[in-house]
Amino acid sequence: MVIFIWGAGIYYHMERAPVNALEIYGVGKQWMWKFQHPGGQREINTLHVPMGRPVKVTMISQDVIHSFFVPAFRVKQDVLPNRYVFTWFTATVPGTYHLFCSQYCGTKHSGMVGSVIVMTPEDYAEWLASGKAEGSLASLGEKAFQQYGCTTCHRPDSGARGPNLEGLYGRPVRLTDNRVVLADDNYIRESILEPNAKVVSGFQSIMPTFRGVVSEDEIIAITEYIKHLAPQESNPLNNRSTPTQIRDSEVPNIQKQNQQQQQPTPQGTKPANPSGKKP
Ligand code: HEC
Ligand SMILES: [Cu+2]
Repeated sequence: MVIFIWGAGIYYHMERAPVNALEIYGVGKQWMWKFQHPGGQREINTLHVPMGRPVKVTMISQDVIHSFFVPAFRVKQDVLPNRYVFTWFTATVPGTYHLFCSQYCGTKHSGMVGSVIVMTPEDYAEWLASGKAEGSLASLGEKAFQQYGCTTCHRPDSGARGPNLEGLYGRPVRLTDNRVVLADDNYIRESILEPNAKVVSGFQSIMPTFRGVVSEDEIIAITEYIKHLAPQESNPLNNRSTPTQIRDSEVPNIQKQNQQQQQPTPQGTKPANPSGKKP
């Protein structure tokens, strides 16, 4: 009998990441992993994380199916084009751990390896500060939002041609076909790439598609920017058709739909070595 001892780090794998998780975004493409941190730091094939804090990695592929695989944390998540998936882990021991793509994703597949570097909180803070970020991820998103002309239609005034996006994130949205959907990352991404798939009630489908124009990295940054657009109290109803029409009974349904979209790979849900110490 062979007993594997995962002394290197521990993992938890459940359907929801803890609320205090550090949010990192990853884009898989032939043949690399690109990561973006909330502070705007970016890296390729290397992911720096602090020890002792849950890290949630939300990922999407820019082309074929890849798989984010860190054997030491026993984390393995297929990364699909067209839909965000996430995985999360808490690393407990500083060090460098292998990151693989466990899907055969093309000829240079074997080059799609990298590392996860687990640092003490102090070293991590130092690393973040030395990261030469041009600004937070949200501020990069704001720049893209202006650069692509989103502001011409999405302005916080009642005469705007597009809905006011303030306070949108995480809220239920009524569509013209009367369905109610939750404004999460996948919804926002789809709104940008396929604006006609779900048309907001009370608006014309005049938004052009930004497919092939806005990159996956930029969509992540724009989404981060939209998340930071807090609802404005002075104008609670925004310019959309009365959101109060959404009945409470419709909300649990959309949350369930949303959970079904996020399907982490079924794996053991218990930590292999909760103490994180070498036995
Ligand atoms: C020509 C005007 C126009 C431009 C330019 C435009 N949009 Fe839109 N957008 C709309 C309209 C109108 C809607 C509502 C109808 C619909 O859902 O298609 C909308 C819907 C959306 C929604 C869903 C909003 C909600 O309340 O649920 C998001 C998110 C969004 N747009 C983001 C963007 C981003 C990001 C850009 C720039 C990359 C952009 N839009 C550019 C007109 C525009
Ligand atoms: Cu790959």
